[in-house]
Amino acid sequence: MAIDSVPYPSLYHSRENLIAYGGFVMGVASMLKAYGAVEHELRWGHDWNMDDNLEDNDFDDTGHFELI
Ligand SMILES: [Ca+2]
Repeated sequence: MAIDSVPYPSLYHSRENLIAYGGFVMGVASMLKAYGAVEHELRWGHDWNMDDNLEDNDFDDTGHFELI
């Protein structure tokens, strides 16, 4: 399952704002997983290989999140 999500009002024009939003989403997902509230991890289109290095992406899909 995957979704595309951006802050409202849309900040699609601001790469920095999308990255900050994505970091927030990933932080909440990580916390929910750590607390056992969810079973799945979340993969972000700005860090496909999930190594927390945001500079090594070949394709940035910063508004994309998917359950793995
Ligand atoms: Ca990465």
